[in-house]
Amino acid sequence: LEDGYQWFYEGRSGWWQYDERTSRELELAFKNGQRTCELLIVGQLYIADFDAMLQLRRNDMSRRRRIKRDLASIPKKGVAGLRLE
Ligand code: V3L
Repeated sequence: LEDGYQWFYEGRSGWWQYDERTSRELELAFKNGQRTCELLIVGQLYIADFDAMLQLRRNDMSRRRRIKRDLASIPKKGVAGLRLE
């Protein structure tokens, strides 16, 4: 994303950066003022809720993770489940 920001979802003790395609979808929806955005992530449908700043799995809303838009330079675990290092 152009301005040095990225989208993150919560893991165990840390944040994962979203993959590039999903990040672009989130950014577009967020900038458009949408309250939610539907995401297809490894064959599962999720909803990003920008009011609650949560990612919820569509078929099981108890599967929820915090999300945030933050500087790309913050400490992170990796990108979309691929660990850094
Ligand atoms: N992007 C990629 N994979 C995801 C995403 C996403 N936005 N959301 C869920 N998954 P749930 P630690 C995560 C994966 O929420 O050790 C991480 O990417 C999710 O992967 O219950 O806890 C790691 O790969 C999980 O495997 O629907 O920090 C992994 O957890 C699965 O979908 C472990 O990370 C179910 O998530």
